[in-house]
Amino acid sequence: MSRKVTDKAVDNRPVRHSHIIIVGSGFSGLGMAIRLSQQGQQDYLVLERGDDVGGTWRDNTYPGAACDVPSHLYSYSFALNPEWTRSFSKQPEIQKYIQGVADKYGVRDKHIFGCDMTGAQFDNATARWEIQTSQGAFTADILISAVGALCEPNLPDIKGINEFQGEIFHSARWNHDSDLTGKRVAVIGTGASAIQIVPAIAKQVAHLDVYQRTAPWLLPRGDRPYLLPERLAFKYIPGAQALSRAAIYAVRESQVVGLAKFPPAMKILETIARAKLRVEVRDPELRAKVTPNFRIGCKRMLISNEYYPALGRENVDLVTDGIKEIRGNSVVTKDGVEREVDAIIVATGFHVTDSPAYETISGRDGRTLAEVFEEGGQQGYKGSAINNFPNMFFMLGPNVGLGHTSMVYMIESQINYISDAVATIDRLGLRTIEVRKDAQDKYNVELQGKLEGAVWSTGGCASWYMDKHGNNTTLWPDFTFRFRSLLEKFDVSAYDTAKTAAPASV
Ligand code: N01
Repeated sequence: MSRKVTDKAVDNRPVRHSHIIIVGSGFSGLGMAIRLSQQGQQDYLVLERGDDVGGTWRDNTYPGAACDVPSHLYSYSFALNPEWTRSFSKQPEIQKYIQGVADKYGVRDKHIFGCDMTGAQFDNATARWEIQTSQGAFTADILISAVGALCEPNLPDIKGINEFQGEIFHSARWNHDSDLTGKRVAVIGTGASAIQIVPAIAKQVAHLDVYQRTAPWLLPRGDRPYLLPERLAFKYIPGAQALSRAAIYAVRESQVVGLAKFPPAMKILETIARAKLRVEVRDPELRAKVTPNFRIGCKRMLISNEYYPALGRENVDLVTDGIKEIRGNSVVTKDGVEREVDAIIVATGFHVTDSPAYETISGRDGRTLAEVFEEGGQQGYKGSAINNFPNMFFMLGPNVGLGHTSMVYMIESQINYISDAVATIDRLGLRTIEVRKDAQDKYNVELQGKLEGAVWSTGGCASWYMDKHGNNTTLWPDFTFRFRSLLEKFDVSAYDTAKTAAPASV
């Protein structure tokens, strides 16, 4: 059971109260802050543990970091950027864009940076959230979690990993003081991050061992610089950029047919991926190793034109035997082979369905999010509210994730819903509001029904999309425009509400 924190002040600092507190300032928290300001709501704060806005785009600074979704779509609809220099932007350009948006909309002064939320409890007596942070205690009438799903690095539980004597760091915590030039390096993992890191460092290192547990499917990356006339057109011809955005959206959205509705249609993409394999991997032994054994789309589809050629380099080995242990200066595989290395890059993803943060947030009955998820599975309502957690909204909550198109589109859908919720709470003078269990259950029965036949469930792979109960609690299983229309207006009828602090239905 959760601890009940009753401190009224931490470190002798007074408890600060804000009507609304947003936690996290990546694409979702920042977008939410901008919308609140735009609708005239000034009584809010954004608590951000980092030293800047940007979230995952601030943290993931590894060599080669870039977006898998074209920039014209991977940006806010209210802040289109005609200046994108290429079709698929790299991390520095995306981070600069996010910083520019924060400045343009003047919301930085609402932020407290370097402020790490360490716990939050709903207090029934006051109908407020009590929040502990590295910068003291806060209270809020409404808490909005915008911490993202890809923020807590997942470090593999490999025997001896803590005893490694060389340099070791996670892809999302890149050590820029480390110079890999001329070194023997191991990369563990072959997911979206690793396949960008491997070609970016392969030429620089003396030797690179890439440890693959599951071969991913790779598709071509249609990346290119935008020509000056194109950029001028995006800037000066009304509608040009919106048209480009709409075209990207339509092409990406067509993948939903195969992913969620009729998985055999994924064979079209599989044929393209197999042709790419034949052309780019000439060595039959290597090709056999990198050929996936599940239907394309079951795990996230990756895009790269550089990964396979990097694996074919003289100084790069793909190791598929499975890691048995890590010793002082080597990695030992299950076949007994020991490979000496100077540095290990851990590109093993994030705690998505088991975030440590879930243990620090406790709701109406004192149970933490982790405990509620343990008992009933990771379920929410429209990805934005969870029963037992009154006056709290979630950006990128359960089943909001995507593998095929822009998360910013989903984020903006949630901004519509949650900002309307806030306006409704204020207009009706509500003190508590909590999504009803029956509404949440009904929503999830429909959701899991849609997921039953989808490629993520039937494609024959293991992925972090699934929780330990075997449910896909991560992905949205339909067209994204359906999510948009579902969240267009806040549906207060799905919630228990009260105008006094003591819980009572009105
Ligand atoms: O992490 P992952 P990621 N021993 O979880 C392997 C987003 N993203 O950081 O497949 C050995 O995808 C694991 O193997 P397996 C995007 O949403 C976006 O690469 O589980 N290996 C896998 O190969 C993405 O989905 C962009 O068998 C172990 C890898 O590590 C998400 O971030 C760019 C292991 C982890 O892959 C995460 O991507 C980059 C172990 N114990 C990332 N544990 C864009 O462009 C795990 N692995 C938008």
